[in-house]
This record gives sequence, structure tokens and C-alpha cells, in this order.
Amino acid sequence: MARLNDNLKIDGERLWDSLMEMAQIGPGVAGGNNRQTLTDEDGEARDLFQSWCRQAGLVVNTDRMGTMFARREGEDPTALPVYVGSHLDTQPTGGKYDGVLGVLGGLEIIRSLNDLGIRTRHPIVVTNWTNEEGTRFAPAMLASGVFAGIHDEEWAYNREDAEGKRFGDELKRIGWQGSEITGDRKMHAFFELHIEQGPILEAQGHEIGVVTHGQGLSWTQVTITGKDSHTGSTPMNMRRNAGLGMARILNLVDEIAWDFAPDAVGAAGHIDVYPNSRNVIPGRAVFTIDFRSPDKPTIVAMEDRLKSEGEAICQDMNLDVEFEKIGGFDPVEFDAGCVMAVRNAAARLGYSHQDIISGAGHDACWINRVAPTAMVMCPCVDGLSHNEAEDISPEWATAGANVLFHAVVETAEIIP
Ligand code: HGY
Ligand code: MN
Ligand code: MN
Repeated sequence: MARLNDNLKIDGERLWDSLMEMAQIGPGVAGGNNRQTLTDEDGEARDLFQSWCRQAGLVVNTDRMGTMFARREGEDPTALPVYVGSHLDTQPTGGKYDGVLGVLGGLEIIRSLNDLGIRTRHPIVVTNWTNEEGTRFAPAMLASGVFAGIHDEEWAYNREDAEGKRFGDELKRIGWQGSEITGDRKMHAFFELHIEQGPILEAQGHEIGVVTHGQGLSWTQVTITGKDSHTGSTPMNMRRNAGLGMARILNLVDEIAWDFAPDAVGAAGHIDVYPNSRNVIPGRAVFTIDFRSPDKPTIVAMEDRLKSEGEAICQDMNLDVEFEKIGGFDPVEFDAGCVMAVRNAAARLGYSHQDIISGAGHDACWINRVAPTAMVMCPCVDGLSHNEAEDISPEWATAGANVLFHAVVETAEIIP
């Protein structure tokens, strides 16, 4: 009977083919993907994933946040399942592997267990979390956050996109509002395979990242109010330029991040000025500041400086300003036992590996609150992600999925 030894491997070619087929849904304009959460394209991806799960003999259920759970029975149906997964939604200019590798890597484990005729004591559940990216509906990791009891469902349902569409309405529109109460499921453990989205593993020449921690995240939405006026006839000393106020605060964000570097980063990826007309001084600016650090006091210090110095900037410019915390989570330490299963798997399989702190946020960061959790990372080319040029090698995908396979199956206990 198969034991956990180094010839227990997934089918890398089948995994790669599935990644390429999924990438056809919601294509971007430069070779990547634009498959934002709860769009028709997201619905198509869900349908394809569900059909693959059913072909693999899995029973698929969905909770009220639309998260998909595809279950393979264990010898002991009363044993808490081992969950494995990530997300299928992408950034508007996303890559083909961010999130998708973790969902299809989980499915590949099932396909390989079926091929090898291996049974496990614990059931195994492959998971697709709704709205990990938080790009269409802030914040990121929304469904896993409701699952972990961080957000309540009604608040999540009322999140609106840039066109004023509600999360709850869009979930119903694409037909993926399930009936399960979100968070009722209990887990024996959760594992997530993800590309690093940074340059460390490739630069160090390692195939596997054993993720011990995740850095903390803080999203602050800033709203500056000035006065729309004519760009030609309004004297400089009479202007209340919200766009200029935003520019000065964005410069402040960069200064703050550099002051706390190298263990902190900061930027604003979402920026809107109104009315955004060439000959109107912007009377309103709305933008989101993204601060990250593995150190919680550093994040608090950055948020405090943003507020105090940002208020001073706006006061000087006769502008009104509001700061609203719209997302974030504390730095995460993953479960030592699950991390050990990942590290042992990488060693057993002979992959070069190193411990690493995740720079990006993941559903695992919330699920770590309610179940023993760990992550496996593989490198990505030039550390590039959240860019359509995101790229990995088939070998890296296979290595990551093999380590995930061993960590999940060890935790789910092979039936001899
Ligand atoms: O923002 C993040 O770190 C994740 O990619 N959603
Ligand atoms: Mn991701
Ligand atoms: Mn992402």
C-alpha cells in the first residue's frame, strides 16, 4: 500500500493542463486574467471547477458567501476533514496562477489519490473561497473573513463595487449563493498552496517556501473634500484642491514606509478623483492606503502618522479629510504542526526549501484563526504578481503541489 515516500507524486502535466484551461476563462488583455469576483466570468470558472470536482467523485456544497467545498469521503466520515484550497477570483490585471494554483493543486491531490487508490481516515475538502482579492468588493479575503467570524454576513452582503452593486445581489445574480451557514463547518486543518508573489524564493534558488508567518495588513480609505472650480479662472490662493491634497498624502505614505523599511511597505493602489475632468480642480479625492508589516506595533505607528500628518496637510490646504479603516488583519503565525508537515514534505521529496514570511495576504491568514493552518509557496518569475505577466514554471507548480499532497495526506492519515 502506498506510504508517504518520495515516489508519491501528483500528475504535474494534468495540473498544468487544468491551469491553462482555467486561464481561458476571463482572459485579460496581455496574457493574464480579468476574472473579478461575482462577475459572469467568475461564475463560468465556478461551473468548470464544479464539473471537474464531480468528475473526480467529489460532492460539492456552497455556503451563503458562495464559497465552494468539494468533499472526498474518508474512512471515518465523522472525522473532521482536512481542507485544502485558495481562490479562483483574480485582479483586473491578474495572473493565471495567483489563487488558482492553490484551488487546482487541491483538486490534483484528489485526482492523484483516486489514481493511486489511496484512502484516508479524514475526509478531504477542496475549497474555493469567494472574493479573496477584495478588488471589486473591499476588503480582501471577504468570505474567509466571514467564515472565521471576523465580518458578519450582512456587512459583507452590503459591500458595494465602484458601480454601486451590492455583493449580496451579485452573488445571487450569478447563482452561487449557497444555503450553508458560513463558518458552521469545522476543520481538522487547512492547507493553502500559493505563488510567493515576491522575489525571495527565485533569488535564493529555492523551489519551496515553508510559510511560517504572514505579515499584517492595514487598508485605510481616505476621503478629501475641497471644492470643484475652474482650472483657468480660479486664482491659486482661492483653490481647495483635493487632488493636490491626495498627492501630498501619497508622498507622506511613501516617506512613512521608507522610515520603517525594510520590515514595512506602503502604497495606494486605488485612487479616484472627482469629477476627474481636465478643466476642473478636483473637489473630492478618495483613495486607499495599503500598509503591511510583520510587526503589529509598526502597523499601528504607520497608521497613527498617516492620520496625524495627513490631517495637518489638509488643514494647511483648507481641505476636509476623513480616514476610515476598511480592512486589515494582524500578523499571523501559522500552526507549528502543519508547518512541520510542509517542511518534512519538502525535505522528503528532496526540494530545496526555506522558511518564509508571506508578504501578501491569503485566506489562510483568516482560517488560521479557526483551524490549524499552514501554507506552501512556490517561486514566481521576477517575483511579479498582480500583473498579467505573472509567470511560474510547470516544475515549480509540480513541486508545490507535491509538497501540498504530502502535507495534506499525512494530516488526513493514509489508510494502510
Ligand atoms: O492583498 C493581498 O495581499 C492579497 O493578494 N489579496
Ligand atoms: Mn491570492
Ligand atoms: Mn492576489
